[in-house]
Amino acid sequence: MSETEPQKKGWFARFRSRGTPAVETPKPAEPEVEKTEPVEPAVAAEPETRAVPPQNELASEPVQTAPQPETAPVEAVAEKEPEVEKPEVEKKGWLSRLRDGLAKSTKRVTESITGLFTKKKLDQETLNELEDALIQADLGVTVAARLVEKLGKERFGKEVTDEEVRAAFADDIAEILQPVAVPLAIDAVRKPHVVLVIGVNGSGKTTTIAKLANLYRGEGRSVMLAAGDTFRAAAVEQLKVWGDRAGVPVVSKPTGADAAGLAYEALERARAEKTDVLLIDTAGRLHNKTNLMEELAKIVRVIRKLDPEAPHSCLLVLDATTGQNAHAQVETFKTMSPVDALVVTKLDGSAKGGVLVALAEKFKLPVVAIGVGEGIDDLRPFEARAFARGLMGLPA
Ligand SMILES: Nc1nc2c(ncn2[C@@H]2O[C@H](COP(=O)(O)OP(=O)(O)OP(=O)(O)O)[C@@H](O)[C@H]2O)c(=O)[nH]1
Ligand SMILES: [Mg+2]
Repeated sequence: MSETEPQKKGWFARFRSRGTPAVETPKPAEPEVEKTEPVEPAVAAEPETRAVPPQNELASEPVQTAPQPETAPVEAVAEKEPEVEKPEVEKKGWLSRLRDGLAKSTKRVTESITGLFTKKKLDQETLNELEDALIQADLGVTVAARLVEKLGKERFGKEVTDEEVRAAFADDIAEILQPVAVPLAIDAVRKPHVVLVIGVNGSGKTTTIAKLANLYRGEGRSVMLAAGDTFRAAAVEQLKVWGDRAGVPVVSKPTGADAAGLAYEALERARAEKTDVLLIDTAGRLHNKTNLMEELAKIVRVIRKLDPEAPHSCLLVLDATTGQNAHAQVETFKTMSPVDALVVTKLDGSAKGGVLVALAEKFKLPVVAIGVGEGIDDLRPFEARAFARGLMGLPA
């Protein structure tokens, strides 16, 4: 057995703790919909392609900007993100895919660290350069300073190799990540446990909902989806296709309907049917940011009329490829929604995975799962040590 095998099984087994065996299951044939997204019949009207997420606007601007005219293009800011690659035809195991994806982040970090070790003794210049390398790798100024300070205290003037430095950093990073590596706890007493899923457009909300639905179904729970993105044409259809695929009902209304009203009705129905989990999808973009935030706040207000404690979980979905912009997204969404956990997607194709460390240090919000691909099975628990070691190019 390889060195990584026990870790791999433990990781997977914990995620699949109920119902499925702790071995890697073969990936089912990709359904056509995942590859070509035919659920987007409005593609002609909406030039956005899902595989290339649009640059979000929340990241760079404050929420309270002057409202844009109603005619503002809704899905127009489609600056292409080059880092998300098309899914490979031949699917690899999820762990190796995460490694491959994370390898882009790893490469950035490890190459710069390794490049610094031409000198043998750890001096101040090298420490400064290490700090820069960590900042460049999206770990953030605070984490970089903390890691380098600790290294300096322990090893200043001593002979060190780059492997030793990476191992020391990996340990410290794992320590930062450990408290946030917490799976989403579904309260079985609640019927339903309401999960509100929010995030900027293209971050992976709808896909994550499908993955969660599939996961909970696999655990033997009943699941219902609410198609709360009533704004984007084809969003309802997209969720319905995922719902069919996961074998769960989808409560929906035509595009343009009131999202809060839809969420209310879905909760009523989920209660009547004693459903275990209700996952509410939301729009990633409305006419402007203020509208979006108001809509989210309204959804929360309205469902609380039925259940004052709902939503029981509010997941903010962040696209790892957006790097430092993720900070602004957390800040923004926190002002309008009871964000209590994160899902970080697209770690299979991002060179900016280090941002997760900065987010953990800054916000201390649980990272309940990570997205490592576009398929329905490509959701994994966030495992602190494996992630930290992976980032530093070390075996798990
Ligand atoms: N590689 C990769 N792609 C992902 C992942 N999660 C989502 N995607 C892709 O990202 C694109 C956007 O995903 P959606 O789930 O539609 O995003 P959304 O947040 O619902 O977007 P809006 O409905 O516009 O707000 C799709 O092409 C997905 O297949 C992931 O973990 N890895
Ligand atoms: Mg969506």
